Amino acid sequence: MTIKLSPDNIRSHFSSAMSEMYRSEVPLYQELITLVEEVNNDILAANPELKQQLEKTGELNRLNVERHGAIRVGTATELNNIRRLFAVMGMYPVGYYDLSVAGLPVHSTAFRPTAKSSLNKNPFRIFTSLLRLELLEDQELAQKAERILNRRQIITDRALALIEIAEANNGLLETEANEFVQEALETFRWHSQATVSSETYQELLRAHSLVADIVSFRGPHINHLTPRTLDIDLAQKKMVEKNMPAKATIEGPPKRNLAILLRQTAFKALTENISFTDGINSTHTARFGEIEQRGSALTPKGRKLYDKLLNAAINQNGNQSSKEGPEQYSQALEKAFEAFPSDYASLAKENLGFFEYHANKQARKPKQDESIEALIETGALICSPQTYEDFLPVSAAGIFHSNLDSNAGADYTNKANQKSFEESLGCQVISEMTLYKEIEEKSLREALSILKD
Ligand code: OOG
Ligand code: NI
Repeated sequence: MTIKLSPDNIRSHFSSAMSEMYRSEVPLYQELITLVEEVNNDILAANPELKQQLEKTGELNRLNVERHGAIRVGTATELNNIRRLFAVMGMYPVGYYDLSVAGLPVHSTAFRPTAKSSLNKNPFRIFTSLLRLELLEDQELAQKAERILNRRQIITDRALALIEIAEANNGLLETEANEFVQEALETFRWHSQATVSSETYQELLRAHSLVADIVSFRGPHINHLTPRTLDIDLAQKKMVEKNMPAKATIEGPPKRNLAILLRQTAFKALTENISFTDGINSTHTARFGEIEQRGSALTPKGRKLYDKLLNAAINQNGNQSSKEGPEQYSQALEKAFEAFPSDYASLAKENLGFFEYHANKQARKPKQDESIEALIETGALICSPQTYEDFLPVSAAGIFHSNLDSNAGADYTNKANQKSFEESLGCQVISEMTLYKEIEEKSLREALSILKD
Protein backbone atom coordinates (compact mmCIF):
# COMPACT_ATOMS: atom_id res chain seq x y z
CA MET A 1 0.00 0.00 0.00
CA THR A 2 1.29 3.42 -0.84
CA ILE A 3 -1.20 5.45 1.14
CA LYS A 4 0.36 8.25 3.11
CA LEU A 5 -0.79 9.20 6.58
CA SER A 6 -1.58 12.92 6.67
CA PRO A 7 0.53 15.18 8.90
CA ASP A 8 -2.69 15.90 10.86
CA ASN A 9 -3.06 12.21 11.62
CA ILE A 10 0.60 11.78 12.53
CA ARG A 11 0.27 14.74 14.93
CA SER A 12 -2.83 13.23 16.55
CA HIS A 13 -1.05 9.92 17.07
CA PHE A 14 2.01 11.67 18.41
CA SER A 15 0.05 13.89 20.77
CA SER A 16 -1.74 10.93 22.30
CA ALA A 17 1.49 8.89 22.53
CA MET A 18 3.18 11.80 24.28
CA SER A 19 0.24 12.22 26.64
CA GLU A 20 0.41 8.54 27.51
CA MET A 21 4.15 8.71 28.15
CA TYR A 22 3.82 11.77 30.39
CA ARG A 23 0.92 10.16 32.25
CA SER A 24 3.18 7.30 33.26
CA GLU A 25 6.14 9.58 34.02
CA VAL A 26 4.17 12.15 36.07
CA PRO A 27 1.07 10.61 37.71
CA LEU A 28 -0.17 14.01 38.92
CA TYR A 29 -0.71 14.90 35.25
CA GLN A 30 -3.42 12.22 35.03
CA GLU A 31 -5.14 13.75 38.05
CA LEU A 32 -5.06 17.13 36.35
CA ILE A 33 -6.62 15.70 33.18
CA THR A 34 -9.45 14.11 35.15
CA LEU A 35 -10.06 17.33 37.07
CA VAL A 36 -10.17 19.42 33.89
CA GLU A 37 -12.53 16.98 32.17
CA GLU A 38 -14.93 17.19 35.11
CA VAL A 39 -14.84 20.97 35.09
CA ASN A 40 -15.38 21.11 31.32
CA ASN A 41 -18.36 18.75 31.44
CA ASP A 42 -19.98 20.81 34.21
CA ILE A 43 -19.40 24.10 32.39
CA LEU A 44 -20.77 22.80 29.09
CA ALA A 45 -23.86 21.41 30.80
CA ALA A 46 -24.52 24.73 32.52
CA ASN A 47 -23.72 26.95 29.57
CA PRO A 48 -25.48 26.01 26.32
CA GLU A 49 -24.43 29.25 24.64
CA LEU A 50 -20.75 28.51 25.11
CA LYS A 51 -21.33 24.98 23.90
CA GLN A 52 -23.01 26.29 20.78
CA GLN A 53 -20.18 28.72 20.09
CA LEU A 54 -17.58 25.95 20.42
CA GLU A 55 -19.64 23.77 18.12
CA LYS A 56 -19.86 26.56 15.56
CA THR A 57 -16.10 27.08 15.46
CA GLY A 58 -15.42 23.34 15.39
CA GLU A 59 -13.66 23.39 18.75
CA LEU A 60 -15.98 21.21 20.79
CA ASN A 61 -14.55 18.01 19.36
CA ARG A 62 -10.94 18.94 19.94
CA LEU A 63 -11.43 20.01 23.56
CA ASN A 64 -10.69 16.64 25.12
CA VAL A 65 -7.51 16.05 23.13
CA GLU A 66 -6.22 19.61 23.25
CA ARG A 67 -2.73 19.83 24.79
CA HIS A 68 0.32 21.98 24.68
CA GLY A 69 3.73 21.12 26.03
CA ALA A 70 7.18 22.66 26.33
CA ILE A 71 10.79 21.71 25.69
CA ARG A 72 14.12 23.51 25.93
CA VAL A 73 16.92 22.77 23.47
CA GLY A 74 20.62 23.57 23.73
CA THR A 75 22.01 24.39 20.29
CA ALA A 76 21.13 25.76 16.87
CA THR A 77 21.53 22.30 15.34
CA GLU A 78 19.09 20.85 17.86
CA LEU A 79 16.53 23.57 17.13
CA ASN A 80 16.95 23.07 13.41
CA ASN A 81 16.39 19.32 13.65
CA ILE A 82 13.43 19.77 15.98
CA ARG A 83 11.87 22.05 13.36
CA ARG A 84 12.22 19.30 10.77
CA LEU A 85 10.78 16.72 13.17
CA PHE A 86 7.70 18.82 13.92
CA ALA A 87 7.17 19.63 10.23
CA VAL A 88 6.50 15.92 9.61
CA MET A 89 3.46 16.32 11.89
CA GLY A 90 2.30 19.59 10.34
CA MET A 91 3.63 21.80 13.15
CA TYR A 92 5.37 25.03 12.16
CA PRO A 93 7.16 27.73 14.16
CA VAL A 94 4.72 30.52 14.96
CA GLY A 95 5.77 33.67 16.83
CA TYR A 96 8.96 34.80 18.55
CA TYR A 97 9.11 35.11 22.33
CA ASP A 98 11.97 36.97 23.97
CA LEU A 99 12.37 35.77 27.54
CA SER A 100 15.61 37.60 28.27
CA VAL A 101 13.53 40.53 29.54
CA ALA A 102 12.39 38.24 32.33
CA GLY A 103 15.93 37.22 33.25
CA LEU A 104 15.83 33.92 31.37
CA PRO A 105 18.70 33.02 29.01
CA VAL A 106 16.39 31.63 26.30
CA HIS A 107 14.25 32.74 23.38
CA SER A 108 11.38 30.72 22.00
CA THR A 109 8.78 29.91 19.40
CA ALA A 110 5.72 27.65 19.40
CA PHE A 111 5.45 24.82 16.91
CA ARG A 112 1.80 24.35 16.00
CA PRO A 113 -0.58 23.64 13.12
CA THR A 114 -1.55 26.76 11.18
CA ALA A 115 -4.65 25.88 9.10
CA LYS A 116 -8.02 26.15 10.78
CA SER A 117 -8.96 22.60 9.76
CA SER A 118 -5.67 21.25 11.19
CA LEU A 119 -6.14 23.18 14.42
CA ASN A 120 -9.59 21.68 14.81
CA LYS A 121 -8.33 18.18 14.11
CA ASN A 122 -5.72 18.48 16.85
CA PRO A 123 -4.14 21.79 17.91
CA PHE A 124 -1.11 20.15 19.58
CA ARG A 125 1.53 22.81 20.26
CA ILE A 126 5.04 22.70 21.67
CA PHE A 127 6.54 25.83 23.21
CA THR A 128 10.20 25.47 22.30
CA SER A 129 13.01 27.46 23.88
CA LEU A 130 16.60 27.74 22.71
CA LEU A 131 19.38 28.25 25.26
CA ARG A 132 21.44 31.42 24.77
CA LEU A 133 24.87 30.64 26.18
CA GLU A 134 26.12 34.01 24.93
CA LEU A 135 24.08 35.70 27.64
CA LEU A 136 25.86 33.97 30.51
CA GLU A 137 28.29 36.00 32.52
CA ASP A 138 30.76 33.13 32.88
CA GLN A 139 31.82 32.54 29.28
CA GLU A 140 34.28 29.84 30.24
CA LEU A 141 31.43 27.83 31.66
CA ALA A 142 29.37 28.66 28.57
CA GLN A 143 32.07 27.04 26.41
CA LYS A 144 32.12 23.99 28.63
CA ALA A 145 28.33 23.74 28.33
CA GLU A 146 28.62 23.99 24.56
CA ARG A 147 31.14 21.15 24.43
CA ILE A 148 28.82 18.96 26.49
CA LEU A 149 25.86 19.80 24.25
CA ASN A 150 27.82 19.12 21.08
CA ARG A 151 28.42 15.55 22.20
CA ARG A 152 24.76 14.61 22.33
CA GLN A 153 22.32 13.69 19.60
CA ILE A 154 18.75 14.36 20.68
CA ILE A 155 16.99 12.68 17.75
CA THR A 156 17.50 8.97 17.13
CA ASP A 157 19.23 7.89 13.90
CA ARG A 158 16.07 6.16 12.77
CA ALA A 159 13.91 9.24 13.43
CA LEU A 160 16.36 11.34 11.41
CA ALA A 161 16.22 8.82 8.56
CA LEU A 162 12.41 8.93 8.62
CA ILE A 163 12.46 12.74 8.62
CA GLU A 164 14.60 12.59 5.49
CA ILE A 165 12.19 10.15 3.88
CA ALA A 166 9.26 12.44 4.73
CA GLU A 167 11.09 15.42 3.26
CA ALA A 168 12.04 13.57 0.08
CA ASN A 169 8.65 11.90 -0.48
CA ASN A 170 6.50 14.71 0.85
CA GLY A 171 5.04 12.56 3.62
CA LEU A 172 5.21 9.14 5.30
CA LEU A 173 3.42 5.89 4.60
CA GLU A 174 1.34 4.56 7.46
CA THR A 175 3.94 2.02 8.62
CA GLU A 176 6.69 4.63 8.43
CA ALA A 177 4.52 7.11 10.31
CA ASN A 178 3.85 4.63 13.12
CA GLU A 179 7.55 3.99 13.46
CA PHE A 180 8.25 7.72 13.33
CA VAL A 181 5.87 8.40 16.25
CA GLN A 182 7.64 5.82 18.42
CA GLU A 183 11.11 7.06 17.46
CA ALA A 184 10.21 10.75 17.89
CA LEU A 185 8.90 10.02 21.38
CA GLU A 186 12.44 9.06 22.44
CA THR A 187 13.59 12.67 22.08
CA PHE A 188 11.19 13.86 24.79
CA ARG A 189 11.59 11.07 27.33
CA TRP A 190 12.79 11.77 30.86
CA HIS A 191 16.25 10.42 31.83
CA SER A 192 17.06 10.24 35.52
CA GLN A 193 20.68 9.49 34.65
CA ALA A 194 22.45 12.80 33.98
CA THR A 195 25.27 12.99 31.42
CA VAL A 196 27.47 15.18 33.66
CA SER A 197 29.23 14.84 37.01
CA SER A 198 27.64 16.28 40.12
CA GLU A 199 30.32 18.95 40.15
CA THR A 200 29.53 20.12 36.64
CA TYR A 201 25.81 20.07 37.43
CA GLN A 202 26.42 22.38 40.41
CA GLU A 203 28.45 24.72 38.20
CA LEU A 204 25.68 24.86 35.62
CA LEU A 205 23.09 25.37 38.33
CA ARG A 206 25.04 28.34 39.68
CA ALA A 207 25.05 29.94 36.23
CA HIS A 208 21.26 29.50 35.93
CA SER A 209 18.96 26.64 36.85
CA LEU A 210 17.68 26.62 33.26
CA VAL A 211 21.22 25.95 32.05
CA ALA A 212 21.51 22.93 34.34
CA ASP A 213 18.17 21.60 33.12
CA ILE A 214 19.06 21.98 29.45
CA VAL A 215 22.68 20.83 29.48
CA SER A 216 22.81 17.97 32.00
CA PHE A 217 20.63 15.38 30.27
CA ARG A 218 20.53 13.30 27.13
CA GLY A 219 17.72 15.27 25.56
CA PRO A 220 15.01 17.91 25.88
CA HIS A 221 12.58 16.09 28.18
CA ILE A 222 9.02 17.32 27.83
CA ASN A 223 8.57 19.47 30.95
CA HIS A 224 4.77 19.74 31.01
CA LEU A 225 1.63 18.96 29.06
CA THR A 226 -1.33 21.26 29.44
CA PRO A 227 -5.03 20.48 29.01
CA ARG A 228 -7.46 23.27 28.14
CA THR A 229 -10.14 24.10 30.68
CA LEU A 230 -13.31 26.12 30.14
CA ASP A 231 -13.14 27.63 33.65
CA ILE A 232 -9.67 28.12 35.04
CA ASP A 233 -10.84 29.73 38.28
CA LEU A 234 -12.92 26.69 39.12
CA ALA A 235 -10.11 24.34 38.05
CA GLN A 236 -7.60 26.27 40.17
CA LYS A 237 -9.95 26.05 43.17
CA LYS A 238 -10.24 22.29 42.69
CA MET A 239 -6.47 21.94 42.38
CA VAL A 240 -6.07 23.62 45.76
CA GLU A 241 -8.83 21.44 47.27
CA LYS A 242 -6.98 18.36 46.08
CA ASN A 243 -3.78 19.61 47.68
CA MET A 244 -1.94 19.99 44.40
CA PRO A 245 0.99 22.40 44.78
CA ALA A 246 -0.73 25.10 42.71
CA LYS A 247 0.87 28.38 41.76
CA ALA A 248 -0.52 31.36 43.72
CA THR A 249 -1.76 33.46 40.80
CA ILE A 250 -3.27 32.86 37.39
CA GLU A 251 -1.14 34.30 34.58
CA GLY A 252 -2.66 36.50 31.90
CA PRO A 253 -5.76 38.67 31.89
CA PRO A 254 -8.12 38.73 34.90
CA LYS A 255 -11.38 36.77 35.11
CA ARG A 256 -13.87 38.56 32.88
CA ASN A 257 -17.21 37.91 31.19
CA LEU A 258 -15.51 37.79 27.85
CA ALA A 259 -12.41 35.61 27.81
CA ILE A 260 -9.48 37.07 25.90
CA LEU A 261 -6.12 35.55 24.94
CA LEU A 262 -4.87 33.03 27.45
CA ARG A 263 -5.02 32.44 31.20
CA GLN A 264 -2.72 29.84 32.76
CA THR A 265 -1.88 28.30 36.07
CA ALA A 266 0.44 25.47 37.06
CA PHE A 267 1.40 23.07 39.80
CA LYS A 268 4.96 23.39 40.79
CA ALA A 269 7.73 21.19 39.50
CA LEU A 270 8.24 17.85 41.18
CA THR A 271 11.49 17.04 42.95
CA GLU A 272 12.86 13.98 41.19
CA ASN A 273 15.79 11.69 41.92
CA ILE A 274 18.67 11.81 39.49
CA SER A 275 22.15 10.33 39.42
CA PHE A 276 25.37 11.76 38.00
CA THR A 277 28.20 10.16 36.07
CA ASP A 278 30.31 10.03 39.26
CA GLY A 279 27.68 7.88 40.95
CA ILE A 280 26.43 10.61 43.26
CA ASN A 281 22.63 10.81 43.64
CA SER A 282 20.69 14.02 43.96
CA THR A 283 17.42 15.66 42.94
CA HIS A 284 16.29 17.87 40.08
CA THR A 285 13.15 19.96 39.67
CA ALA A 286 11.98 20.46 36.12
CA ARG A 287 8.70 18.83 35.31
CA PHE A 288 5.37 20.33 36.23
CA GLY A 289 1.69 20.43 35.35
CA GLU A 290 -0.22 23.33 33.87
CA ILE A 291 -3.78 24.20 32.79
CA GLU A 292 -4.94 26.90 30.45
CA GLN A 293 -8.12 28.68 29.42
CA ARG A 294 -8.20 30.15 25.94
CA GLY A 295 -10.20 33.19 24.84
CA SER A 296 -10.44 35.52 21.86
CA ALA A 297 -7.47 36.27 19.65
CA LEU A 298 -6.72 39.99 19.60
CA THR A 299 -5.67 42.19 16.70
CA PRO A 300 -2.40 44.16 17.00
CA LYS A 301 -4.52 47.05 18.33
CA GLY A 302 -6.21 44.79 20.90
CA ARG A 303 -2.90 43.27 21.90
CA LYS A 304 -1.37 46.69 22.42
CA LEU A 305 -4.20 47.59 24.76
CA TYR A 306 -3.78 44.26 26.59
CA ASP A 307 -0.04 44.85 27.07
CA LYS A 308 -0.65 48.39 28.30
CA LEU A 309 -3.24 47.32 30.89
CA LEU A 310 -1.18 44.34 32.05
CA ASN A 311 1.89 46.52 32.52
CA ALA A 312 -0.15 49.07 34.41
CA ALA A 313 -1.29 46.37 36.85
CA ILE A 314 2.21 44.93 37.22
CA ASN A 315 3.83 48.34 37.74
CA GLN A 316 1.20 49.35 40.23
CA ASN A 317 1.77 46.26 42.26
CA GLY A 318 5.45 45.41 41.92
CA ASN A 319 4.82 41.97 40.50
CA GLN A 320 2.88 38.88 41.40
CA SER A 321 5.50 37.50 43.70
CA SER A 322 6.04 40.79 45.50
CA LYS A 323 5.18 41.25 49.14
CA GLU A 324 1.86 42.80 48.16
CA GLY A 325 0.56 39.29 47.56
CA PRO A 326 -1.65 37.63 44.97
CA GLU A 327 -4.90 39.17 46.23
CA GLN A 328 -3.73 42.72 45.61
CA TYR A 329 -2.34 41.77 42.23
CA SER A 330 -5.67 40.26 41.18
CA GLN A 331 -7.47 43.40 42.25
CA ALA A 332 -5.05 45.67 40.41
CA LEU A 333 -5.45 43.50 37.32
CA GLU A 334 -9.24 43.55 37.44
CA LYS A 335 -9.24 47.30 37.90
CA ALA A 336 -6.84 47.88 35.00
CA PHE A 337 -8.89 45.68 32.65
CA GLU A 338 -12.09 47.61 33.25
CA ALA A 339 -10.82 49.66 30.31
CA PHE A 340 -11.06 46.62 28.00
CA PRO A 341 -14.46 46.08 26.30
CA SER A 342 -16.33 43.11 27.67
CA ASP A 343 -18.69 42.22 24.84
CA TYR A 344 -18.03 40.86 21.36
CA ALA A 345 -19.86 43.68 19.58
CA SER A 346 -17.46 46.28 21.02
CA LEU A 347 -14.50 44.02 20.32
CA ALA A 348 -15.53 43.90 16.67
CA LYS A 349 -16.53 47.56 16.41
CA GLU A 350 -13.26 48.79 17.90
CA ASN A 351 -11.21 46.35 15.83
CA LEU A 352 -9.72 44.72 18.91
CA GLY A 353 -10.44 41.06 18.13
CA PHE A 354 -10.22 38.57 15.25
CA PHE A 355 -13.43 36.84 14.16
CA GLU A 356 -14.51 34.10 11.82
CA TYR A 357 -17.68 33.99 9.74
CA HIS A 358 -20.19 31.27 8.94
CA ALA A 359 -23.15 31.40 6.60
CA ASN A 360 -26.59 30.76 8.01
CA LYS A 361 -27.85 28.55 5.22
CA GLN A 362 -31.49 29.15 6.12
CA ALA A 363 -31.05 32.86 5.52
CA ARG A 364 -32.36 34.62 2.43
CA LYS A 365 -29.95 35.67 -0.29
CA PRO A 366 -28.20 38.97 0.41
CA LYS A 367 -29.43 42.00 -1.45
CA GLN A 368 -27.10 43.85 -3.77
CA ASP A 369 -24.56 45.88 -1.81
CA GLU A 370 -25.88 44.66 1.50
CA SER A 371 -23.19 45.43 4.09
CA ILE A 372 -21.46 42.87 6.29
CA GLU A 373 -22.95 44.61 9.34
CA ALA A 374 -26.44 44.30 7.87
CA LEU A 375 -25.92 40.61 7.10
CA ILE A 376 -24.81 40.00 10.67
CA GLU A 377 -27.73 42.04 11.96
CA THR A 378 -30.28 39.97 10.02
CA GLY A 379 -28.64 36.70 11.08
CA ALA A 380 -27.48 35.69 7.59
CA LEU A 381 -23.85 35.88 8.63
CA ILE A 382 -22.79 34.39 11.93
CA CYS A 383 -19.73 36.00 13.43
CA SER A 384 -17.76 34.10 16.12
CA PRO A 385 -14.57 35.10 17.91
CA GLN A 386 -11.39 33.27 16.88
CA THR A 387 -9.66 31.42 19.66
CA TYR A 388 -6.15 32.54 20.59
CA GLU A 389 -3.85 29.66 19.59
CA ASP A 390 -0.55 31.12 20.83
CA PHE A 391 1.30 32.05 24.00
CA LEU A 392 2.09 35.21 25.99
CA PRO A 393 5.67 36.15 26.89
CA VAL A 394 4.92 37.66 30.31
CA SER A 395 2.81 34.64 31.24
CA ALA A 396 5.43 32.22 29.93
CA ALA A 397 8.05 33.98 32.06
CA GLY A 398 5.75 33.61 35.08
CA ILE A 399 5.38 29.87 34.41
CA PHE A 400 9.14 29.46 33.97
CA HIS A 401 9.85 31.33 37.19
CA SER A 402 7.35 29.40 39.27
CA ASN A 403 9.38 26.31 38.49
CA LEU A 404 12.91 27.60 38.92
CA ASP A 405 14.35 27.75 42.37
CA SER A 406 17.50 29.82 42.01
CA ASN A 407 18.92 32.99 40.44
CA ALA A 408 15.77 33.53 38.47
CA GLY A 409 16.32 37.27 38.70
CA ALA A 410 19.34 37.54 36.40
CA ASP A 411 19.27 40.75 34.41
CA TYR A 412 19.80 40.35 30.68
CA THR A 413 17.85 43.54 29.94
CA ASN A 414 16.09 43.17 26.66
CA LYS A 415 18.34 41.15 24.42
CA ALA A 416 15.68 40.15 21.90
CA ASN A 417 17.29 38.79 18.75
CA GLN A 418 14.73 37.28 16.42
CA LYS A 419 17.17 37.26 13.54
CA SER A 420 19.69 35.08 15.35
CA PHE A 421 16.86 32.79 16.50
CA GLU A 422 15.68 32.38 12.91
CA GLU A 423 19.20 31.63 11.73
CA SER A 424 19.37 28.81 14.27
CA LEU A 425 15.90 27.63 13.34
CA GLY A 426 16.70 27.60 9.63
CA CYS A 427 13.68 29.66 8.57
CA GLN A 428 11.64 32.66 9.60
CA VAL A 429 8.95 32.29 12.24
CA ILE A 430 5.39 32.75 10.98
CA SER A 431 3.56 35.82 12.24
CA GLU A 432 0.54 34.76 14.32
CA MET A 433 -1.28 37.99 13.43
CA THR A 434 -1.05 37.13 9.72
CA LEU A 435 -2.59 33.70 10.40
CA TYR A 436 -5.58 35.09 12.29
CA LYS A 437 -6.15 37.71 9.61
CA GLU A 438 -6.05 35.09 6.85
CA ILE A 439 -8.54 32.86 8.68
CA GLU A 440 -10.86 35.85 9.16
CA GLU A 441 -10.70 36.90 5.51
CA LYS A 442 -11.03 33.39 4.11
CA SER A 443 -14.03 32.55 6.30
CA LEU A 444 -15.77 35.75 5.21
CA ARG A 445 -15.15 35.04 1.52
CA GLU A 446 -16.47 31.50 1.87
CA ALA A 447 -19.53 32.47 3.90
CA LEU A 448 -20.50 35.19 1.42
CA SER A 449 -20.15 32.86 -1.53
CA ILE A 450 -22.38 30.28 0.21
CA LEU A 451 -25.01 32.96 0.87
CA LYS A 452 -24.97 34.15 -2.73
CA ASP A 453 -25.29 30.66 -4.17
C1 OOG B 1 8.02 26.88 29.11
C2 OOG B 1 7.17 27.79 29.94
C3 OOG B 1 6.14 28.54 29.10
C4 OOG B 1 3.63 28.49 28.60
O1 OOG B 1 2.60 27.81 28.53
O2 OOG B 1 3.64 29.73 28.47
C5 OOG B 1 4.89 27.78 28.87
C6 OOG B 1 9.05 26.14 29.89
O3 OOG B 1 9.03 26.16 31.11
O4 OOG B 1 9.90 25.52 29.24
O5 OOG B 1 4.82 26.60 28.90
NI1 NI C 1 2.90 25.84 29.10
